[in-house]
Amino acid sequence: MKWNQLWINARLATMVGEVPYGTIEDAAIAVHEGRITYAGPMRDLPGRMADIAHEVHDARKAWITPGLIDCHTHLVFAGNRAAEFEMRLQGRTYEEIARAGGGIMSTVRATRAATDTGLLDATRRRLEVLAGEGVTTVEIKSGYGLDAEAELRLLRTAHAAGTAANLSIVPTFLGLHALPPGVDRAAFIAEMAGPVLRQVAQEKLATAVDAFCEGIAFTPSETETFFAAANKAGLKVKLHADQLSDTSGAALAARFGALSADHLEYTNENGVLAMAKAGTVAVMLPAAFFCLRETRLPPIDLLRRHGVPMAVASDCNPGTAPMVSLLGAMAMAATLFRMTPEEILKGVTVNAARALGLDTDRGTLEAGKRADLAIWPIEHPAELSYWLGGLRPQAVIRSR
Ligand code: DI6
Ligand code: FE
Repeated sequence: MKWNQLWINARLATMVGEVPYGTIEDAAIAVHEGRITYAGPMRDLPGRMADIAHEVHDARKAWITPGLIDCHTHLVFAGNRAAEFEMRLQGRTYEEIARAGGGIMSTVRATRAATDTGLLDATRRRLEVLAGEGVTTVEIKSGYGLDAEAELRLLRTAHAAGTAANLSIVPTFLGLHALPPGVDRAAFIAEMAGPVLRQVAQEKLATAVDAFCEGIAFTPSETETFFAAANKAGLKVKLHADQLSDTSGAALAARFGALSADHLEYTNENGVLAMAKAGTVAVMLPAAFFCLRETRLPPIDLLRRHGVPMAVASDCNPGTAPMVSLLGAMAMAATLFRMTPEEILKGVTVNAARALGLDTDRGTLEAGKRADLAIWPIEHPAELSYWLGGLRPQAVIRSR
């Protein structure tokens, strides 16, 4: 069998093994029919180049990483919140604006009012911007519909945008994001945890659910009701946990075997221990931290000490992270959270894959993994979280 494509004279950041970044110098990597078939030293290639691959490319010492994975976004929305941004600059807080009927609800109104094509185009454009940064897998949450039809429409739009942009997307049903005004709390939760969830599972519109467990959103016990229903329907869970206050969200997520608990600024040590035990990934979202001028740092040292895998994501959303850039989030994770460039690159590859339950399929450069690769014009992988804008991959290979 001859491989489709082979790159030689490459430097691989495989993201597996003990050496930093899983580095292999003087390396080659081959792909065949959408899968990596070889990732290792050139000297161990099983034959002469012309005999083993149809197409041979000289990488000229460029670095090759796994395609980047943005494991937490809210990309399907219409409109923007620049007016709220100005209010926040004048001293109003995110919570005040939300309680006054702005915030998430203002995006819900704009999103419900958008046409199908308008919403699809906006989502596809954002996906294409991420793709230009070497991102090959994007998680997309619903959450700006907040009634049965509107939530299902957002998930369908996410699928359609993935197809249109030729990107792998992983949709998440964020049913408990905010309570629409005038809607009965108990009835809303019963509907999201009942018929809407069943439909989502039946049509395979999402693989996981998410909730915003917070003073301005949903209580731990409401979140538990939703999670119990999700687990019963065979869906995984993820949680916006302890972002603005400590609600013991991380521990709650861990109790349900969550794939990830995200934000975590106010998470305490018990929460970290529970995550370690459950194998729940900690998703760091420095853009929201930055935009809200948060001062409380997520417990990075505790997460390290207890061996909780950390991921990094853009959180792209119109309220707290209007940033369509994973590389931007990586730079912020370094400077704001003092994560190391290696931790950050793991956070957007191997650990991001794990946060999506896809770690056996992608996130590292190993034979058998999905052939999603990014080739970078850099001297060292630390540059991926060092440049503040301007860096782009020289080529991206996407499995289809
Ligand atoms: N936490 C966040 O940071 C976003 N959603 C959430 O649950 C913000 C969403 C928004 O303000 O539109
Ligand atoms: Fe979020």
